[in-house]
Amino acid sequence: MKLYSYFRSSAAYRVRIALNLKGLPYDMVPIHLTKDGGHQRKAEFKAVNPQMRVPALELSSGEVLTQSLAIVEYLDEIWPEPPLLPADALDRARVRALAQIVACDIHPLNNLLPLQYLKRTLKHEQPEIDAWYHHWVTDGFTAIEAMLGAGPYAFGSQVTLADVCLSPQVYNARRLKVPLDAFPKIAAVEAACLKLPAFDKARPEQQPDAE
Ligand SMILES: N[C@@H](CCC(=O)N[C@@H](CS)C(=O)NCC(=O)O)C(=O)O
Repeated sequence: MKLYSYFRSSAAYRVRIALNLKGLPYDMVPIHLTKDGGHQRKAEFKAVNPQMRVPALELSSGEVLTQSLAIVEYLDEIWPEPPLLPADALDRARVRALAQIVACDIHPLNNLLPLQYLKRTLKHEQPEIDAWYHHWVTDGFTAIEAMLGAGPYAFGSQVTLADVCLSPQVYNARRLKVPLDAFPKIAAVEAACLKLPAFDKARPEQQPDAE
């Protein structure tokens, strides 16, 4: 398999974690999202993913999958061990709810494209953009903090899709200097995850395209 990735992309980070948890080998194709106006906008990559975003996963059959949650759930269905979603339907809904706070409510507002739009098109100043970023992370993390149980992971003693989404978002929040003191459970979940080689190996700093 071939993973089109960017070291700092938290959506690509989710897929790297899932591939590592499943023990699936893959080749990395780095797509630089900011150099020369963004390599994701080049015709070669647009042919891979018409949405011009990472991640994209090319399977050994040549099929290309996009959207990190769709990719992670596909991997989980085809390679069920270790499972990233619980067997019980109610538990699955709870895990997906945590994952979707990150993937649907925080990340789309704070991703590179909306931040660039705020700056370049709407002409907001950097402090306003930082305030926007901090606001939406804090909003989502406040809900997640209240929903987390005893740990060590986001949904109990097994790593799930919720951890796959949460850890990369915490990395991003730290990078953008969002105060995290109000979120001790989230910090503990992140610390537990980063002790696992699958998460550690997926960290942005460990990627071949890291800067
Ligand atoms: N919902 C998508 C989000 C993918 C996404 O927006 N990726 C960002 C990087 S995290 C990207 O490629 N942005 C392209 C750009 O900034 O032009 C997913 O989960 O895969």
